[in-house]
Amino acid sequence: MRRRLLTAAAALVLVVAGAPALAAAPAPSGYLVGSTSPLTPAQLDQLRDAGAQVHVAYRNFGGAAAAIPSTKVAAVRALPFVTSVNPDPIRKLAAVSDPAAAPLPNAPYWHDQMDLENVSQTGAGVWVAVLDSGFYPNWRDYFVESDILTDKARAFTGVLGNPNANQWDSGSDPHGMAVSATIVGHRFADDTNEGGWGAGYATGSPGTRWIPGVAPNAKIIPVKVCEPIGCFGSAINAGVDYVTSLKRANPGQPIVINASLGGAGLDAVEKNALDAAVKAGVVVVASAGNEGDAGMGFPAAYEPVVSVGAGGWTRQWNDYPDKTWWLDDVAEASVSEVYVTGFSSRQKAGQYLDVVSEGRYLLLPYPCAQLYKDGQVASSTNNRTCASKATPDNASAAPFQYLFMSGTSFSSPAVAGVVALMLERNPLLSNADAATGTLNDPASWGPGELERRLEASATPLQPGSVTVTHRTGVPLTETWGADAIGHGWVFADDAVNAAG
Ligand SMILES: [Ca+2]
Ligand SMILES: [Ca+2]
Repeated sequence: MRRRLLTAAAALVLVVAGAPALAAAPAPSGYLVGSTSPLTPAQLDQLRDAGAQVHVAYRNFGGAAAAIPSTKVAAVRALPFVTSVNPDPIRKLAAVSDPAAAPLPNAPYWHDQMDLENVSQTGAGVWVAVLDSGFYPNWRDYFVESDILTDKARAFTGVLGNPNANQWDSGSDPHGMAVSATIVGHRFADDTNEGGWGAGYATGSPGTRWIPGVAPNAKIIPVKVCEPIGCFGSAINAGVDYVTSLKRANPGQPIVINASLGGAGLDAVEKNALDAAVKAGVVVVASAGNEGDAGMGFPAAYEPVVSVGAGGWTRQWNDYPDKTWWLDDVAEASVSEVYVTGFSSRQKAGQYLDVVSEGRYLLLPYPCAQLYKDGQVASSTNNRTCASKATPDNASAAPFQYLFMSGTSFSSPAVAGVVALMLERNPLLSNADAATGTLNDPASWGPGELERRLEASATPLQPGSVTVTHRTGVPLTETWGADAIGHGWVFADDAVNAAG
């Protein structure tokens, strides 16, 4: 059984505005860590615990190359076996592609529309395992390295889901980076043609800025379970199993799984994997699907999983072709400017649609994607050799790094981020009490405590119809009924307050 990644479409044009944003964590710098003899596994663990991300531990002499945040250097230097900690000038050079990022002039609309500015939580202390396509080798161009738990990243590739700790950032599809950026944010280099929208700047002027995530201080665990051909159930199950082991080894550690993928039917082994994760206390969040009236995919439709449909902003592209619209202000504390997208999967018999969140035109990293001429992402984006952005003479790839992305692939991590905020507030909250019932009896399934609180805090939406502006500038009518809404729209502050 295969699952598909749930990107609906990529949009091409942008706009600008400005407001203060969240500051990025201090980026780690490269260091050479000295020791009198080759580092032992236990010493490597101590280095990691002290805050050093060891890239190379030399085998025949004492020492290692490590990335260390400035705030952790003293702790590393204090370790008894460490004889020196000095900046690595080569490593520093390699980090030239890591420019300082200024705050955005205004909040992205997708944060404004979920009232994220009313929340003091940042996801600190929470791990989010992103079961997806992994990262490209140049992921440091977009992410703060310390936001990614590289020591826990894994790849479960191929039909049999063989584990591999080293191929999670070998490339194949930018989807996993876009999903992760939704949660922890990303660096955005606003430059000519970097967004595929032609002339003009999405922020109004050139420069590198930080686009914040929903849970900026959460930590991402990339778990590669997808290849361009799709995401084999065996690999997904292996990824879920791996995260469940992490949770069992760290029972006090809040862990969320985001699965922006899905397909028809619930397999018996898949259910076993999900049940073990949920009962261990892992909160599983999944995309409802982009199939519209064809209905939801699994795992989302399985009730112990938190499923998320996709909504958008009625004022999207409101000054087309101006590209800064995404930094305009959204009406406060209201769902009056929310609509549900036509592609968002509707709930059918035996399926459970829980909530709706942002899934339309999020500006995210999507380098090297294979695109159709109108900017739609092709079904396959296999491009393993993409080191940075594609070159203009590579006709099969887009010569830019960012896109306005749509899909329940992005509403799911938006809510996974909100769940991280809830878990920061109440780390004991989970769906471990969910009714897992029996495979072919959806009536026997029931939501867990976290899901019940999230749903109760959601703001109901009414069925409706609205004409919005498509990314190409043409009008587009979106119509939705009760089967597209679940329990309603997620406001981050209401969800956090409901966490207890
Ligand atoms: Ca559910
Ligand atoms: Ca539910």
